[in-house]
Amino acid sequence: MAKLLLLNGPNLNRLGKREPEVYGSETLDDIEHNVREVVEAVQYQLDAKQSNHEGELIDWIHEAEGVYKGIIFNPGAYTHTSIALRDAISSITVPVIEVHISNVHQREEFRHTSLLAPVCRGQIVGLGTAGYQLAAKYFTLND
Ligand code: CA2
Repeated sequence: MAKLLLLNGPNLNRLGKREPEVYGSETLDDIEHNVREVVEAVQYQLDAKQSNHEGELIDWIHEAEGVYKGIIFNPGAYTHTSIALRDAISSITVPVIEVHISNVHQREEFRHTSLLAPVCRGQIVGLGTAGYQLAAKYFTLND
C-alpha cells in the first residue's frame, strides 16, 4: 500500500491556540485527521509527524527515502532560513510539496522567500489548512 508522510515543523503544534486570524482555528490534530481522510479514501496510508527541531526534521526526511510516495511538508519558519533542510530535500528522490497555511506573500518581507521551494515538487500557499488536503490529492492522482 502506498504511503504518504505529513511533516510539520516548528510551532505548528501551537495551531488553534493563538493567532486564529492568521492560521485559523483548527489544531494540528484536526489537520492530520482531515488529511488522513483524503489519503485513506484511496487506500493510501498516512504517517504524520511534527517537530520543533531542525535536525529531527532532517533525519525524518532522510528516512523517507524508499518508504513514501510523497511528503507534504509545512517547514514553518525554517522555510525562510534553512539551507540544511534544503540539502536534505535535495538528497532524496521522494517528491516534497511545501505547504503554508497563510499567504506568506501578504505578510512580512522575510516570509516572502523560501529556501526550500526550488527543490520541492511544488508549493501551496495561502489556502488555509485545505492546502494540506490538496497536496495529498496531488500525490494520490494518476494511480
Ligand atoms: O503559513 C504557514 O503555514 C507558515 O509556515 C507558518 C509558520 C510561519 O513561520 C511561516 O512563515 C508560515 C508559523 C508556524 C505556526 O506558528 C504559530 C504562531 C502562533 C500560533 C500558532 C502557530
